[in-house]
Order: sequence, then structure tokens, then C-alpha cells
Amino acid sequence: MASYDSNHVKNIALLGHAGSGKTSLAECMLFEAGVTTRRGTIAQGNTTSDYHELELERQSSTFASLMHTPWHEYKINIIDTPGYDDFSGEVISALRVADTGAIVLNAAMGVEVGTDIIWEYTNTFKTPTLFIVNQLDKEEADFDKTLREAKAHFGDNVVAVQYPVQTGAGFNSIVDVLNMIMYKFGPQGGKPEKLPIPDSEKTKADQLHKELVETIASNDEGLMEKYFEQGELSEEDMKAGLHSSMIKHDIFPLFCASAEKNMGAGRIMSFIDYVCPAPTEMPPQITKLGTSLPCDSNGPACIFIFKTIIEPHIGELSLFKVFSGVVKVGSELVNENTGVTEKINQLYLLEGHNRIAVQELVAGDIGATIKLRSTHVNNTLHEKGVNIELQPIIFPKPNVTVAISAVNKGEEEKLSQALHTLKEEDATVHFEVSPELKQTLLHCQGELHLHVIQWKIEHIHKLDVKFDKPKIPYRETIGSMAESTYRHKKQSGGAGQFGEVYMRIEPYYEGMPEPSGLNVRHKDEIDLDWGGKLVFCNCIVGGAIDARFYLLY
Ligand SMILES: Nc1nc2c(ncn2[C@@H]2O[C@H](COP(=O)(O)OP(=O)(O)O)[C@@H](O)[C@H]2O)c(=O)[nH]1
Ligand SMILES: [Mg+2]
Repeated sequence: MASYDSNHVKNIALLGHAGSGKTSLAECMLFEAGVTTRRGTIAQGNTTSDYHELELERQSSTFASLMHTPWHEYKINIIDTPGYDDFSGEVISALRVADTGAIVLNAAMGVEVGTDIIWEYTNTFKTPTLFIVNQLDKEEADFDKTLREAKAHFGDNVVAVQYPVQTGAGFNSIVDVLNMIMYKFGPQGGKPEKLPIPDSEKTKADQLHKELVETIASNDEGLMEKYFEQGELSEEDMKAGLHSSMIKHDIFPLFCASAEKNMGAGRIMSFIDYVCPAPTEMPPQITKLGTSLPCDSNGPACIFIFKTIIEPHIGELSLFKVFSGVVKVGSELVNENTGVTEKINQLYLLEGHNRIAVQELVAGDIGATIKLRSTHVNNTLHEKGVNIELQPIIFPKPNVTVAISAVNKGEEEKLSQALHTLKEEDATVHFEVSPELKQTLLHCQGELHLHVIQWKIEHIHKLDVKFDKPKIPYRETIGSMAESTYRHKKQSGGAGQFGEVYMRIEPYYEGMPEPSGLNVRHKDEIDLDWGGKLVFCNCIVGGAIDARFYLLY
């Protein structure tokens, strides 16, 4: 593959509700660019992105996967993400390194639950976002309804760049209201013919073009003035306006596609090339120390690990984005989080399951390396002589807790190892050994996530496990007030020992008055781990006891 400078790399994450067609669209992109010679399908289980045995079994993406493709003078890194909320850790980590999020909508379904959840993430991270209305070839497809719903959910700045002339079986033409031409596809899809907009479509095309121009102008003062003066904006002005408004997370252009018929992906890739931001155009990273790190290949080499994949026979694959400088085979990088110096012996681009060895990766690019000694997700590695720690990915908290155990006695150690490996690969997996319950508790995102965990333990770690309900930790507490006295006397030779204890134990509550009938000289309040409070009152009279002799613990 040709080499690309930082301005010619584009990083997109394909996002959206499960089944909207992300994986199929990624496949179209690779096929259109000539990266693959055969377009895989979900049904045949031969897409580049869904290569994992579990994904083939489920016929649905479970893990984010990284691909890349050249398109014109640019290289596009594509991260295909799973759609179910249980796998949102994969989505969040993809968004940490993507410069554009492409939210895929199913034209037959409109905005779905998953769409709303994904939108919340892109909105929180202010990721430049575009929409792709896919499945326009379906009989139930309704483009206008889908656009209306998108506007209703995400605001009027979701604006159509394209619309289909017809949906359903007859879907084969897309009118583009940015460059005002019509794309007409042959039965196999692929590269469309570029035709003038037919008279029958003029009114609708003009109306949507005006809407697009006005949305762009109203988000940019300079373009607004130009629009007032000229009554129109040039295609170049419109692209520039969309570009800057996407970076500010103000405008969300919407496109048309049918991944099934391989229609629309090429134009979307060209838009990604010429309008979506390059990593160099995004705001600089703000390090943990509050300094700014621009995406500049002349800066210090600095990479951030956003995902790890454990591959049988290869070991741990660390996926990273170069946030500054250039990383080369042979580079020695210091892991800011673990203090270990790592030598980069291999650098790869990924094509789903396949790895393509490269010699270097520049700022803004995404790639992978293997066999790092002590490096994990969320670690920053940089060249010697600088201190840079990038902001970590904040993974979602667990929603579900179950007790997990090995079916066969004596395999507890194997289970513990399996859980450690799972956690290394998936930061949304948590586990703890509870001595109180005598159970290993597994915390995860939900039923689907649990199913994936079980599958991995059984298929990869070859271990049978079972899940139980966590026991309830019944704890004892003080029920009512009690007093006691004890006298200790020991006089078997030597100096002899004598001690006398008077004590009162009673339940404590917030705002409780001082113990009645006692003279409290000193009070200690100790917050207990489980949320309770221990209050110790020293009521010794007369001061006859040396302070050395009363210790709270
Ligand atoms: N008719 C039609 N089916 C599609 C289209 N895109 C995807 N599909 C089908 O929808 C299902 C889900 O697609 P997939 O790419 O796995 O969606 P993802 O979950 O978003 O990755 C598969 O059966 C695809 O073949 C499309 O444009 N038209
Ligand atoms: Mg998928």
C-alpha cells in the first residue's frame, strides 16, 4: 500500500443498531476499493469484518474490527463496531480513536433504540458524525420517514445530502443535492453512472439543495454573508462549511445506500476523503497533565492502546492510534503507565483477521503491534525523554453480576487464568473472588455479554463453567444495648498483671446523643468499608490509665 501523510488518513467508525448493515457496508467499501475481489455476505459468513468464530455462529458482530482501504489519494481506516448495547465498550474504544462516526440507519426501521444510544456517545465525545440510510432496496424502506425520525431525535441539523429516487426493489438511483447530480447504478451496483437530475426530480432536488445550503450557511457567519450576497453557495463553499461544522459537531450530513446491492458506498468514501476531518484537523489531545498534543508527525512519537485482541498462536495484538510523531519498526517506546520500555518489533495494518506488515505509521494512523511485554488498553507509549499520558477510555460500569465456577473440581486456577485473559481483552469484564461469599463474582454488561464470556471460556480456554446467583452476604450487627465488665488478674510470679474493663455496646445511628450516665472524654468516628460507622467513646474516669494502653484496634 502507498504511504499516506497524516493529512491523507481518515478514521471512521461504523456505528448503529444491530442489523442496520454496518458490516455489509464495510464489505462494500473494501470491495469497491478493490481491496477484496469478492464481496462477502453475512449469510455466507465470509465478510472481512465478522471473522471470529462466534460472530459467524451468531451471524452478527460481537467485536469491533479494524480494516483499511485506499480511496483516491486517501487511506480510510474503518472500525466496524457491534450494535448491541452489551458491547458498548467496543463502541466507546472505537470512538476514542475515530475522527468521524458514521451512524447507519435501517431504512425499513427508522431510528432504533441502538441508534439513540450510539448518538448519546457521539454527542458526548463530540465526534463528527454522518448518517447513512441503508437497506433502501427493501420493500418496507421509507427514506422520508427515516429522515424525519432522525431530525426528530437528533435535531434539524441532520441534513440530507442525498435522497433515493425510488425505494424497494426498484432502488437504483440516488440524487445528490450537494453536487446536484444523479447516480444511477446497474443491477450489480458498484460504480454508478453520473447523470443530470431528471426534470421529474428537479423540484425535490432544488428544495433539498436549498435546505442543505441554508443549514450550512446558518452554521457559518462567513458563508451566511456569501449566501445573502450571492443567493447561492458553490460546491466548494458547501464542502468547506460542512467540513468545519462537522468538526464542531454542528451538522450531520445524511447519505443513501444499499449494502445488499452494493450501491452508495463509493460516494460516501469520497465524502469521507474530501469533507470529513483528517486527524490533523481535530482538536489536539489534552494530556492528563493538561498540556496539548497536536496530531503532528513532526512531534514526539506517541501512541495510545485502545484495544487488545488475544489471537491463538500469536498472542496479544495491541491496537493503537499514533497520536503524534512517527512510530517505526525498531522504535523503543516508554509505557507511561507501567514504566516499561517496549521495543516495537512488528507493525501491522489490519484487514479484519489479516495483518499486513508495514515499516512505520504516522501521526493520525491506526495500526497494531504484537508481543508487548507490559502494555494494556488505555496505556500511552511515547519516545524517551518526554512524559505524555493521554486521557483513558472510560468504560461503562457493569450492569449484571453472577457467580461463576468451574464445573469440574480442581479447575479453579484455570478459571482464574481464563478470567484474567478475558479482562485483558475486554475492559468491561470485571471479576472478584469474594472471601465473604466464597464465590467468584463476575460483573458484566448483560445477558449477551455473559453469553460471549461463556463462549470464550468454553471454546478458547476449554473449560466448562456454570453460573449461579451470587449469595446474599448476611452480616451480623448489634441489635440492642448491652453492658459488660471483666477483671483480669495474673500474679504467678514477677510484676503481676491487672486490668479491668467496663464496656457498653449499642447500635449507633446518625445524630445519636452522647451515651447517658457516662463522661465521654474522647470520641473516635471510623467509617467502615461496607458503609457503616464505628464510634468509640473513651469514658475512663480519673485519667488513671496511661494513653499507651488504650488503642482502638
Ligand atoms: N436488503 C438488504 N439487506 C441488508 C442490507 N444491508 C445489510 N443487510 C442484511 O441485514 C443483515 C444485517 O447486516 P449486517 O451487515 O450484519 O448489519 P450490522 O449488524 O449493522 O453489522 C444481514 O442479513 C445483511 O445481509 C441492505 O442494504 N439491504
Ligand atoms: Mg456487524
